[in-house]
Amino acid sequence: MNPFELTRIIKEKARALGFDKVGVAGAGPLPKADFLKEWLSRGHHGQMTWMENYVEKRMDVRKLYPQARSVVAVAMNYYTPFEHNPAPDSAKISRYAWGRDYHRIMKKKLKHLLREIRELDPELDGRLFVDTAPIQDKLWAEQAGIGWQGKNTNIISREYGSWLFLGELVLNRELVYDRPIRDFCGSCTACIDACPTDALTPYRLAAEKCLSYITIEMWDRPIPASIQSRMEGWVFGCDICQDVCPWNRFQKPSEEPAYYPENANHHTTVKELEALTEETYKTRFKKSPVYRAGYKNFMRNVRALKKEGALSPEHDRDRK
Ligand code: B12
Ligand code: SF4
Ligand code: SF4
Repeated sequence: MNPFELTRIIKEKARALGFDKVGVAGAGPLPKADFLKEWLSRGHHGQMTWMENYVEKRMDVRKLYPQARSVVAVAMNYYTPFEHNPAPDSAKISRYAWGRDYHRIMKKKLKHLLREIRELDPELDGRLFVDTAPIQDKLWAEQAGIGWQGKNTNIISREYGSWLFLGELVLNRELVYDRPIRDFCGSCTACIDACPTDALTPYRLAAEKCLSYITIEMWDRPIPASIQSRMEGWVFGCDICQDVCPWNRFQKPSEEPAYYPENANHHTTVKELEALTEETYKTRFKKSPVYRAGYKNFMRNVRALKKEGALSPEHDRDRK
């Protein structure tokens, strides 16, 4: 099958499987890949020491999968039309974790896609990734024209804003490639101005200061006092730099039922979460990304919200 026809079929099948955006890039060098080394050398990854592993593979997909010729980048919209609990003791779980874990959902769809296209051409082969290997999902999404990397460092699309999960199907076949789109941030600095911990400078994130890192990836350490007073009620992850982004006015409800809130995860309070035991935590969050934090760290976050000034300030409760 010629590359034009194969590309057309792959995109059509990806959309039919529920991917909201799909783009294709050649598996060559990535223009911004080198920034990773600089980011690591500045220690911005904090305790995420696993990011120091396989750096060369993270920068070049052909080192991860030598037969790679093309990268099919996919994205799923996870925005659901719900808001956080406006109660004064609201404990906010970030949007991406209200429903089921996207890794499983997207991997299943990508496996399906690979199987279907292999039926058309048995010599075609590939590997699939959803934040599951040393690969830079955002760079591939950008390269394949899904969106641009905004000043808040997330991939933003003109159709869905930044509420997108990303993944890739890396194939051993040449395809027809899309082009990156331009950066539409312009002179806006809303995300940088709104970040409560000053973790952002344009296009760069000091993860060690980011509430998302602190509440999800920083394990077995107390939350620094300087951060506690700036938590603005976030118990797991943080959406502030996306909530304020003007491109998220174009958000659309997701068509994937699995991303809709379960167990009223969008509507939690400190009081309610405080009552969780290890067992009820596990039952409640088993299928949610929240499970990653683990009971001990999650409860550390809940307790931190009880400290003076850690809850959402009144003027911010309806930031959206
Ligand atoms: C580590 C990680 C984190 C870390 C660090 C985040 C980060 N910005 O890198 C922490 C724990 C903080 C985090 C938080 C979140 N994450 Co996260 N995370 C990742 C992970 C595993 C790796 C990202 C990575 O490689 N970072 C390393 C640095 C070097 O990358 P970077 O910030 O993109 O760096 C670029 C810029 O800094 C730029 N750059 C650097 N210097 C300069 C200078 C100039 C002049 C310019 C122009 C550019 C530039 O170039 C770099 C390379 O592109 C990816 C999955 C994956 N395997 O890719 C998910 C991923 C990025 N996360 C995701 C999500 C959803 C989130 C959260 C929204 C979750 C939440 N609500 O709490 C937040 C967002 C916070 C934020 N503002 O970024 C999604 C993002 C989807 C999207 N639309 O972009 C991903 C892609 C997972 C997925 N498969 O869907 N995450
Ligand atoms: S996720 Fe929150 S803490 Fe992290 S950069 Fe965005 S606004 Fe700042
Ligand atoms: S808030 Fe403004 S600067 Fe930040 S990512 Fe969105 S458009 Fe870009």
